[in-house]
Amino acid sequence: MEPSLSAGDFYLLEDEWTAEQRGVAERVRAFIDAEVMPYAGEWHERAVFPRELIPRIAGLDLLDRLAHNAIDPISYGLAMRELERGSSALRSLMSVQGGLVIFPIMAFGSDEQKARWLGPLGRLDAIGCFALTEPAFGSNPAGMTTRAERVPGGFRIHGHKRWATNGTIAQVAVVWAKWDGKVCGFLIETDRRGFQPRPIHNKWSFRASESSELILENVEVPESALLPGAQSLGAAIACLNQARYSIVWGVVGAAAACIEETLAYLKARPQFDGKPLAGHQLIQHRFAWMTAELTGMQLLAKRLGDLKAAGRLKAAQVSLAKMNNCRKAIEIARACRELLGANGIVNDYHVGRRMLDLETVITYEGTEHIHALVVGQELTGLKAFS
Ligand code: TGC
Repeated sequence: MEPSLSAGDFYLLEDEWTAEQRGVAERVRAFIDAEVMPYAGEWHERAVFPRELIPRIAGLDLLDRLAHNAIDPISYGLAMRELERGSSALRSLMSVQGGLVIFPIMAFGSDEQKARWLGPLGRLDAIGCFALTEPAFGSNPAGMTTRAERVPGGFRIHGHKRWATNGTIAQVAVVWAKWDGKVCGFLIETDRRGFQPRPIHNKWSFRASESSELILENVEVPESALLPGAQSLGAAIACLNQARYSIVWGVVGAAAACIEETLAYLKARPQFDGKPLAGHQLIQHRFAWMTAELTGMQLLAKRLGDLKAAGRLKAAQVSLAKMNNCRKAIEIARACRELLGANGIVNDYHVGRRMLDLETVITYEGTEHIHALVVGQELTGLKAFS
C-alpha cells in the first residue's frame, strides 16, 4: 500500500501556508538540499563553521526583509525550520543575527545605529553577536559582573562573556553591562582595543558553530555605543524571546528530518524474516508516537506564529513552546538514533549529529527548567526562581 500521509505533514498543515510563505520555505529547502546536506556531516566532524556559505545565505534574503519589517512571522519560522533541517549551526547563525542583533537595533537603537548597521547586518555583509551570558551567570543574567563606567566622551566596559555564537567572526557585538547598577545594552565594534574574542573548542555539540568567549578589557566606546532604548534586563530578555521563537520552529525541522531519514533506512533494511524493519510492530509504534509529538510541535509553532503576527504573543507562551518543542525534538532524535542501531552513531547518517546539536538547543536561550518556571509564574502568579 502506498502511504498517502507523511510524518512530516500528517495533518496537512502545509495547506495552511500562503503562496508567499510556501515560497520562502521551498527556497530555503532547496538551498539546504543543495548546499548543506552534502557537507553538514563533514563540518561537524572537522568542527568548522562554513563561513564561505554566508554570501549564499544572504542571497536567501531573509534577514534583509527582517531588518525592514518585511517578513511575516510564519515565513520567518518556516525558514528557520528549513535551516535547522540542514544544520543547527546555520539556524543559530540566523537566530542570533536576526533576533539578538538586528532586533535590538530595531527595537532599542538610535537612528544613527539603525542607519549604520541594519543594512549591512541584513545583507550579512556584517556579522553580529550577542554578549549576555557570563561564565558564572547563565540562567541568571541579572547577576552579571560586566561593568560600564563613564569616561570623557563615552564609556569604558570591562567584563567576560561566554557562549556568544558568531563572536569570533563578528564585526559588531551587542554587549550587556551594568552601568550604575542597571543592565544596559551597548553596540560595540569588535575591532575596539581590548575586545578579545576567543573560540570555544572541545565541544561535542554545536561543533560547526562559532561559539565564543569574549573578553572585554577596559574597552572604550563613544557615547553613541549605548543602545538608548535598552536600559533594563527586560530589554535583553526581550531579545532572547525573538531567538527562542526561531528555535521553536527550527527544532521542528530537525525532528522531522530525523524521522524522515530513519524511516527511509528502516524501510530499506530487512531483518529477522527478510521483512523490512519498518514492517515490525515495535518500530511502527515508535513512528506513530514520533508523528504525534512532531504534529504537536508543528501546531504549537503555527499558533505561536499566528499570535506573533497578531501582536498578541506573551513571553510565557514563547517559553512553553521553547520548552516543549526542544524536549520533544531531542526525544525524537534519541529514538531515531536507537532505531538506526549502530548506524545511529556514525556520521554517515545525520541523526547522531542532530541529536548532539539538540543538546545545545535545549540548553541555550533558556534551559528547560527556566522556561518551566516562567510558565509556572504565569500560571500561579508566584515567582520560583529564588
Ligand atoms: P525578572 O525580574 O523576572 O525580569 C527582569 C525584567 O525582564 C522582564 N522580562 C521579560 N521581558 C520580555 N520577555 C521575557 N521573557 C521576560 N522575562 C522577564 C521583566 O518584566 C523585567 O522587566 P523590568 O522592566 O520590570 O525590569 O528577572 P529575573 O532576574 O528574576 O529573571 C527571570 C528569568 C530567570 C526568567 C530570566 O533571567 C531568564 O530568562 N533567564 C534565562 C536567560 C537565558 O536564556 N540565558 C541564556 C542566553 S543564550 C546565550 O547566552 C547565548 S547568547 C545566544 C548565542 O549567542 O547563541
